[in-house]
Amino acid sequence: MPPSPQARELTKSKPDADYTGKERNRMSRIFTPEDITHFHTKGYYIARSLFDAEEMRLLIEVAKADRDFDKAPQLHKDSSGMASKLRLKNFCEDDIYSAFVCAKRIVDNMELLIGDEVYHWHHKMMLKEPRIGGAWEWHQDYGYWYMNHCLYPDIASCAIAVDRAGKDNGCMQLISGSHLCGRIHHGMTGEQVGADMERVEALLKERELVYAEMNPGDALFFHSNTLHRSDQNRSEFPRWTLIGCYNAKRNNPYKQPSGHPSYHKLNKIEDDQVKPLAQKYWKAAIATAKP
Ligand SMILES: O=C(O)CCC(=O)C(=O)O
Repeated sequence: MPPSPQARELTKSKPDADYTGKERNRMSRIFTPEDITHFHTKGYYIARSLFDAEEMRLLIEVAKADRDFDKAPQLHKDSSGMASKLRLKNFCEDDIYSAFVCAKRIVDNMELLIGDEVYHWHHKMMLKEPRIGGAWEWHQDYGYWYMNHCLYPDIASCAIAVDRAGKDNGCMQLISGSHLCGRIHHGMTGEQVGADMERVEALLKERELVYAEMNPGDALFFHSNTLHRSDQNRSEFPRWTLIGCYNAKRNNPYKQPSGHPSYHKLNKIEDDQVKPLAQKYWKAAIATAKP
């Protein structure tokens, strides 16, 4: 997303920040200019194998053993009453989910895409259970986040495929280039807030519909104005996803309470620390797991 004039000023005044070229060489998995152009023209970019198989094994095993997730999931119901289970956190915690969403290989790249320092807006672990996992209606995330007093759509998300995401188990679908439309009107669709379907249908006639099919460890970066949805999970396979969302420092909500955090420094996790941290949390989780 092109930085606002205000952001360009901020960027100029902070030459050593991580989103400048100077720091790029230190990143372990830096996006290429082509990757960044893909994001800006299509509103998304899929980074394949951003996390390795061992990192993903640790994450999925901890998630499955997570009693808190079992005890108190939030339910995101679709119009037929089928639901995705979620646990959404506005702040990072001392846990495996935060270690992943704060990894430099996500956050440094987010800063390149957004063109500013970013901070943690929220993250959520989501499960679409086999056969009963619910759908998500067409929406833009900024359709919601506009209501959280952010003046600009300078927010983006990274959805990590924790296990395989395919058409069969309700992977994410996106309308390529739809972020270029700006914010579309949203209203209630069943229990969900959804985008104006007349516009969505018009866009679908001229833009590509993309199924974000991913293997564990792949990560989908998408703009907050990119229209997206997903189908119910009618398959035999669960679909776990960890989604981190990041706001530009320059886009701090203009008033509080906004329902979301104001700017605060994101403590990035070095890429080579993700696995040792995941192992630490895995040991703790498995020791207290259900029999
Ligand atoms: O992962 C999905 O199926 C949809 C999630 C989504 O649309 C969202 O978190 O905004």
